[in-house]
Order: sequence, then C-alpha cells, then structure tokens
Amino acid sequence: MSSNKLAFPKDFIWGAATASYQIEGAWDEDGKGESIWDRFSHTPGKVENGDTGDVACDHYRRWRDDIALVKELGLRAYRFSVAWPRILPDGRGEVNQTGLDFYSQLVDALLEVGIEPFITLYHWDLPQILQDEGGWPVRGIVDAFTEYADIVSRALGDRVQKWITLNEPWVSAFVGYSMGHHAPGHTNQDEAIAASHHLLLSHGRAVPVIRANCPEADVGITLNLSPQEPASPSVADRKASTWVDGYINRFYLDPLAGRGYPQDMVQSFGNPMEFVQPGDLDAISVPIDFLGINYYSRGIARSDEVSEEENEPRTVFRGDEVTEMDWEVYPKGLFNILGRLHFDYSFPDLYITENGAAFVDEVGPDGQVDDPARLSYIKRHLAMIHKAIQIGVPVLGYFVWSLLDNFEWAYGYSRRFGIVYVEFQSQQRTLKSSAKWYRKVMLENELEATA
Ligand code: JJW
Repeated sequence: MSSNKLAFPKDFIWGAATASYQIEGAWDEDGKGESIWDRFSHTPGKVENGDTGDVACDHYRRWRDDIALVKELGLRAYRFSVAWPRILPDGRGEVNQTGLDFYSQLVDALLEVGIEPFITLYHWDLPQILQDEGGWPVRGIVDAFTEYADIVSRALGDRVQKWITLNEPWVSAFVGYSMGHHAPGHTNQDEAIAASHHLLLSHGRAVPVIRANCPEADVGITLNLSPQEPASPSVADRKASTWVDGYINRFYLDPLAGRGYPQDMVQSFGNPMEFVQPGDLDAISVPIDFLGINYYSRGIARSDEVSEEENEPRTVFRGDEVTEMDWEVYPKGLFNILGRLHFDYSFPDLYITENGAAFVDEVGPDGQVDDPARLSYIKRHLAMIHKAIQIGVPVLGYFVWSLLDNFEWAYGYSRRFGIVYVEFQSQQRTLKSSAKWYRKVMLENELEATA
C-alpha cells in the first residue's frame, strides 16, 4: 500500500451545498408564500414518516451560527438556494422585501468571513400559486421565472458573482410531473416534457438578465448527470442504456449545447413538442460560463425484452457497495462523465455542484459521529476529479452535498447526507469525522490518496 499526495489547482474552489426548502424551515413566516413542497409535504402519504420542511434545520433563524460553522470548516464557497415564494409570495408582482433582506444579510455575512456565495435560483420550491396556474408545463412560467431572476440578481448582483439558474431540471420535470414522487406529484409524461422545455427556456431567458444586472457574473445551470451502462452486450440492453442516457443526460445536455432535442428521445416520447416555438432552442443554448454537475451514481440499464441469447450475462458487475439511497458507489462514473462533457460536448468550465452520500450515522457515547463510509465516498470521488483535471478537464470546484443533514425530499429526515450531523429535536450541530477530514483537505489543498 503506497500513499501519494494529489495536489489540487491552487485556486480550486472547495465548498458545500444546501437548498432552501431542505434547511430553512419558517415555511410561512415573514410574508413567505406557500411552495409546492409545502403543499406536497403537508399532503398525507407523500413524504416518508409524514415529515415536512416546516422546521427542517431551522436555518432561517440559525443562519448566523451556520455561517460560523461554514467558516470553522474552512470552506471557500457556499452554495445555497433562494426560495422563490419568500421573494415573490404571489409568484410574480409584489416583492416581499423581508425575504430579499434575509438572503442579502446571508450574503453579507458570508463575504465578511471570506466565503464566496454560489446562488441557485430554483431548487424545486415553486410558489404554489404558480402551480395553480399549471406550473412548469405552462409557458407563462417562463416570464415569471425571468422576473424572479431579475429581482434577485438586481438585489444581490453587486455582491454575488456565481449564479446557477436551475438545480436538476430532470428531477423537477420528470420526478415531479411524470413519476409523481416529488411535488407537485403528477403522473403525466406529457406534462413532464412540457415542464422540461419551459425549465430550459427559463434558464436561457434568465442568463442574459442576470448578466445585465451583474456584468461580472458567471452564470450556469446544474444538471443531475448519471452515466449509463448496458447490463449486457445484447442489442436490447444497449438500446435500453442509450434510452436512459437520452432521458436523464442528453435531453438536457443536447439542447444546452446547441444540438437541439435528441431525436431518438422525441420519437420515443411520442410527444410532438408543439410547445417549442421559433427561437426557443437558440435561447436555451445561450453560452453559459460554467456547467454544474451533481453526481451520485451510475445506472445499469437492462431491457425487459427477452433476448435471443438466453445464456448471455444479464448484469454487468455492479459493485455491492451502496449508500443508504441504494445508489451504487461508483467514483469512476464521475471521471467518465467529466471527460464526456469536456471532450465530446465541449462545455466550458465545470463545477461539481453536488456530490456526497447518505449513510446511517450513529452518535457515539462520546458525542462524536464517525462516518468512515461517507469520508471514503467523498475521498474517492475527489481522486477522480483530480484525475480528470490531470487530463485537462477544467473542473474549477467541488461542493459536498450537503453541509447539514436535512430534509431529503420524499425520504424526509430518514436519509442523512450532511458532513455535519443535525439532531433535529435540539437542532444541535456536530461535525462528523468526514467534516474534520474535509477541513484538512481544503486547508492543504491536497488529498492523501492510498493506492
Ligand atoms: C429522486 C427517481 C423512484 C438531491 C429520483 C431520482 C425515481 C423512487 C439528491 N439532489 O437532496 C431523487 N438527489 O436537493 C439535489 N439527487 O427519482 C439535492 N437525485 O425514484 C439533494 C433522483 C433523485 C435525486 C436526489
């Protein structure tokens, strides 16, 4: 066993990420409007254990302590999202200044301690009132989002330079409108496809608005990307794999890269996509300054079709190391996807805007939380990023998901992704051993890799 040091570029941006609905709580305070996640989580049967984001990590009240924590950890950057219904309780129109002030103070406090804010404008908490008009499947949402992006970038653009329009539009569109596991809980694929287009168009329209309000801005979008492999070399399994890749990855990457919608997917969906209007594809492919990547795992696709070669191997080796989400730990997938984005798609600068893992944590008798599995997960993914940088992929930064244990959507509080443990009754925060280790990595700007 040899040990070597993997040094990162000297200006590499080390961070951690959160999202408004997952940490803030205060769901109806200070003039905030209802979001689709308030409505969804308040609907019995939608979220595990009946959990809601009503209180979450109580970050809306404890934000000063949480920034002190971020400072103590030695993070260079902090990625958080703005809750649209705090800013515009009616979705558009009247601005709730108290909501804007909350984020303005947060930004000031971060800058004061030398931490760079990365703002995500939309991380799934759509104002319910806009959903009542039809939500993302209806084109009117695009103007509402552009107005919202204008208001926030006007207010914070003098101090914030890193802007992410959307987080994981595939999850917003398909998990929310087609699978129904997320808000608003619909199960209509045509709605999801229309939602997807209006999400991308909203992104494209917001980019120049943010740039106009903040000439120094770097603007990007964050996608959940997951490389797909066929379960066997059979034609049927390879077709299945191409399909899932088209569904999760290409349906977003292609239009953003100026390639238009992938025709195999348009055909397979059987949706004429008549909501795509002249000029939309140009708007969507507006040049971005960076692409954000949320990476958790790969997928292994198999066809339901019974193949002719019945004795062929039906499942490629799937590592038996999985997280509490039952997602395979597969660091190499991150290397693969980074190479593809740079060498095939020629995307500009890349940030890993999320990577991390849920594991069951136990508080020891000494009050410590030892989480070697999470530490190892993060370490091996960082090693893959280092490897990608070595071959010329411009990865500028990395954000652990998440700073804090928080509300993991349909799983409620049952899945802990934090590098900081949260005891939700007392709201006490405890650095897990992964956080202490990460602090050292950031400080030294290098990773001790064992090979
Ligand atoms: C749901 C697929 C069947 C989050 C999903 C697919 C079908 C049960 C982590 N990323 O909390 C959720 N996360 O808010 C953003 N990444 O449905 C941030 N991907 O499900 C984190 C993927 C995800 C998902 C969740």
